[in-house]
Amino acid sequence: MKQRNGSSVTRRKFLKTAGRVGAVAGLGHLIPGSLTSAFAQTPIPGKEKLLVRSVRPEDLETPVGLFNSFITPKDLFYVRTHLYVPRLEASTFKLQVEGEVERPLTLSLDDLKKLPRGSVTVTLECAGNGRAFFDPPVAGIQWEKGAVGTARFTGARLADVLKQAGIKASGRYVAFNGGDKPIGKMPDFVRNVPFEKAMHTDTILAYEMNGEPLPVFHGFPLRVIVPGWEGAYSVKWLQQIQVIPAEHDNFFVKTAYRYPTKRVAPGAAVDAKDMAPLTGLVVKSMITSPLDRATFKVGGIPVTGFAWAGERNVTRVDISTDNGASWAQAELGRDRERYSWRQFKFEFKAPAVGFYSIMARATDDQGNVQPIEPQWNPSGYLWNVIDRVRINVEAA
Ligand SMILES: Nc1nc2c(c(=O)[nH]1)N[C@H]1C(S)=C(S)[C@@H](COP(=O)(O)O)O[C@H]1N2
Ligand SMILES: [Mo]
Repeated sequence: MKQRNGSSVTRRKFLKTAGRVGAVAGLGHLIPGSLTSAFAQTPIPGKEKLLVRSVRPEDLETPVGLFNSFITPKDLFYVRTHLYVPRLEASTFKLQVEGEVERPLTLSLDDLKKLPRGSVTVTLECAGNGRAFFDPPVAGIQWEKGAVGTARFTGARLADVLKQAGIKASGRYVAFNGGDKPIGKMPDFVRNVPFEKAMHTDTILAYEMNGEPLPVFHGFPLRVIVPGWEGAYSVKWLQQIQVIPAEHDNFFVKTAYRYPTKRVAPGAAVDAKDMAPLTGLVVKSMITSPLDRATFKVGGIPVTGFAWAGERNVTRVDISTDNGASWAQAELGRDRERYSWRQFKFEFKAPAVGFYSIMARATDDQGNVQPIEPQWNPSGYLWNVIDRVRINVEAA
């Protein structure tokens, strides 16, 4: 067998590939997304284990079974890009700060690194994570469970930079413009936050992720981190900060990332006046083990996963193994940071052979609980239905 570059495919490699295809043929409906990963090559070196939702612009999702640490390693961290990824140089990089300020600034990366360092450990989640589960289906990247991850971001505080520029009384919002390039007629990627969120000490201009310079696909050399809010606020390849008197009129502010202000029927069209910008994430859990449709022997089955709630804290996770008839509290992991998920653990003592649903339901510190029914919305945002995997238990 000759490949186009002339090298021959070894028998071992061929069998491995064939095995994977065979496994997919048998399991494709059980591990959604596995087809794409088996046949499409990663567009990002190092991210070979991720599911490819779009080759270009690059959208990659983490397979749930690979989440097993509090901090998500960079090679497993999901990627969401709307436009072409810019390759920026650290040495020539400039950040412009302008608009309703006393002193417009042009800052180099070194200028930013001279400011006091701040770090935040943040669970970043795409607003569209879980979109694939809505019925009727909605257009957009068909994320399943893995457009989420937790990283420690380090950088300068946005408030320090804004204070240096001096905000005029007319400044109400702070807009972020990334250096990525629009494709065809697509609009530029601009987002804004209300002044109060911009001035919060935990909102940072990050140049490091998990102790290393930001990887290119996560915004090298600079991104803003807006902790606890849906991922799109955390603008990558940040080049311009604009203090503005009212919401920006960019498409990604005025049209996208909006959610109905009242509950709507599945499939209904919603008037623009009945939509408001998304802000924080909602309480949610994800079972990372067992995998859906796994098989076990009668006995103890460890159940693990993560739960998060944006700006709020997860206070408990309950597990049901009897179709929701009864619930028992899972043990929460010790690792916990203000805006991060918490790991949960539970031992399911499978009493007999059979087929079981294992469900996880998180509660946050304001008493918000994951719902049983999804709240359908036109863009498929904020999916947070009680998570579920189903397993087979066989005789020991
Ligand atoms: N400049 C720019 N920033 C961006 C985006 C983008 O397309 N361009 N995508 C946003 C969205 S929708 C999400 S969910 C997060 C994803 O961050 P990650 O790719 O580092 O996981 O980045 C946000 N920041
Ligand atoms: Mo997103």
